[in-house]
Formats: sequence, C-alpha cells, structure tokens
Amino acid sequence: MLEAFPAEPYRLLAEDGTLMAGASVTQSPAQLRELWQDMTVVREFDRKLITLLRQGRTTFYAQASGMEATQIGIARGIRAGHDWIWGYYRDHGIALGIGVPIEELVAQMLGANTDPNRGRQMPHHPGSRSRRFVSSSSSIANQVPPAAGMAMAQRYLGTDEVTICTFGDGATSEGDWHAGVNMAAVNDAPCLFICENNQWAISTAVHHQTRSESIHIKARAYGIPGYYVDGNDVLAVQQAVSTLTDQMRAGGGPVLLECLTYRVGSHSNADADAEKTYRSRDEVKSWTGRDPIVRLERFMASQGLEIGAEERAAEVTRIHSLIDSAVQKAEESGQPDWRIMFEDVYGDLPVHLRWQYDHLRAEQLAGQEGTR
Ligand SMILES: Cc1ncc(C[n+]2csc(CCOP(=O)(O)OP(=O)(O)O)c2C)c(N)n1
Ligand SMILES: [Mg+2]
Repeated sequence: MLEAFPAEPYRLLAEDGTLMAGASVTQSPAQLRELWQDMTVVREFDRKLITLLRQGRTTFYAQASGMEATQIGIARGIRAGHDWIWGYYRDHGIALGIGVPIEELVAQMLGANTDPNRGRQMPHHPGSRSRRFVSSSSSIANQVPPAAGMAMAQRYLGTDEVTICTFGDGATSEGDWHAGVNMAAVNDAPCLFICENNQWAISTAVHHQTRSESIHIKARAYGIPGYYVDGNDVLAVQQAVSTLTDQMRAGGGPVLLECLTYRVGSHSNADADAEKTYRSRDEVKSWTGRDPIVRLERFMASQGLEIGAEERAAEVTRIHSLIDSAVQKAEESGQPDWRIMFEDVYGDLPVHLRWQYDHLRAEQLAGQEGTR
C-alpha cells in the first residue's frame, strides 16, 4: 500500500520483473501492452532525435532514456487532456504519453513552420494547449510557482481538474521550488508535485544537492505528505499518480511524490558525459542493467504476454517511420521568417516595434540587393 514517508520506494515489480509479495496488478493485458508501447516510443524518440542532433538538423536535445517508466507512469496516471501539466525540458515522454502528436513535437524540435509555437521556443521545449501541457521553461523550477497558482484557481473555481508539476532533483534547491510548494500547501491547492529524481543535475550528484536524506522528506517542512516510488516501475508510478490525483480530486491538498530513477544518457548535448568526467561508467552500466522497459517485459512474459523479437523489431520500425515522416513534413514546411517576431502579441504594433520592423526590413532588402 502507498504510504507517506516510507523508508523504501514503493514498488509493485521487483527489479527482476517478478511481482512483489502481496502486490496485485490491476492493468489488463491490453493496458500492459500499451504501457510497453508508450515506453518504447519514448526510447526510440530519443534515438531518432539524437541522430537528428548529430546531423545538425536540430540544436538542443535532453534525453529521457532510463526514465521512461516515470514519465509514462505519470502520463497514464492522470486524466490526459483534462488535468494540467507544468513540466520541464526533459518531459517529452509525458507529452508523448498524453497524446501530443509526434508531428507537433518534431516540428517544435526542428523550429519548423508547422510548429504551433512557430519556432519561438528553444528546441525541445514543447507545449500543447489542447493536451493542457504548458510550454516548458529552461529556467530550473520556474514552473513551480505558476503551477501552485493554477491549482489555487482550480480549488477556488471548484473544478475537478488537478495540476501536475514535475521537476528534477536539482530543481528542489531553487527558491522558486520552496516558494511554490509552500504556497500550494497553505492554500490546500490540488497540485501533485513530482520529482523525477534521476540522481544528477548535470554534473552535480544528488548527495551534493541536498543534506536531506531524500527528496520526498522535504514535504514535512511544508506540512504535506511525501511519497516515494520506484521510478523504474511503470506500474507503481501509474498507480501512485492515479491514487494521489484521485485524492486531490476528492478535496485533498497538495502532495510531493519522488520517483527514483536514473538518467542513463547525457544531460543534454551540452554536458561532459561523453568525456566521462563526472560519473563512472560502472554506475551508468549498473542502471542500464535496471532498464524499466525490460522490467515490464519480464513481468509480461511471466503473465503469458511475451514480446517476441519480431514484434519488438516491427514496433521499432513502425515508430521510426512515424518519426521519419514527421521530420519530412516539418522540414518541407520550411522555417518561419523574421516577421514572426512581430506577430501574435499586439493587434496594432506599438511605435517602437514598428520602427524595429522597418529597420529589419530595410536590412533584409539591402541584404538581398547585396547578393544579386
Ligand atoms: C535557474 C537556473 N539555474 C541553472 C540552470 C542551468 N541548468 C540547466 S539544467 C540544470 C540541472 C537540472 O537538474 P535537475 O533539476 O535534476 O533536472 P535533470 O536535468 O536532471 O532532469 C542546470 C543547473 C538553469 N537552466 N536555470
Ligand atoms: Mg536530475
């Protein structure tokens, strides 16, 4: 049973994929297969986008490899498209899991004309109004105070929506994090704060990040419950998120949930992981051996739902071709031109922006003359 402030992370599946003593699984065979498929999409999305990055077709990417169970468990534990998500830059797995179309995500990452944000955001910082996935910010913990504010509004308006606010272990050292959690706590706002504890903040290990014995224990300081789940067990994450959001929907206040996982890939394309300077290869190898997708596959096999090599290969091919066609569509749509800087904010352009527009236009025209 899910209990606040446990010594050990809550899990339904042991690391070898066997069911924990006394645990029961409520997902149907079809639902288990969907979870497997969703996690595979996230894993393959990483592979394809890293290739595009190396080819110079996008400029920034932050992998979620190793963290698929946490992100898909969250996506499948909430009411997708109904509850609001304030995520962070590594949460493309949540976006995929709640149904943000691959084409939309790829267009954002390539800064293409078909990107709903029209290339204005940094690559790999998507948002989706229809799926209620708020555009991510690169600034750590920035999303925490506005998420608390949204949850306060939900309480005030008496809706049955709840807010999910995710962040990394490093984010819990930021002032914004403490201000936001405190604000939600004193207002009983239905916000589920989820720490995707992947044990590193670029090159800072979690034991250098905080003197607290864990992340979820920090909830005590704010007078709210703290839960702790094995973030590589998709069934446990899904169950915890669904239980906690149901509690909040029934009138409960905010909760902090820590999902213990590991980032097996690099932080982004801008860290020193490849140079092996801040963490040992043995550490990475030991977590690669605790692969969340393999754990679910093993459990499924024990239930007579084995994923064969052929089926796996066919699924990977299907995902790759979906991504390939999304890339082709995005690239064919071209990139937005400079005029979009002046659009979508003011109905009538203020005079200083009018002046800047004219100035840029003159420069563009002069540039075109010069190349003739
Ligand atoms: C306010 C702020 N300070 C510093 C940075 C630089 N920075 C980018 S990512 C990062 C680490 C964040 O680690 P964590 O919160 O654990 O998330 P993870 O990347 O591990 O998923 C830092 C320090 C930033 N983006 N914003
Ligand atoms: Mg981290």
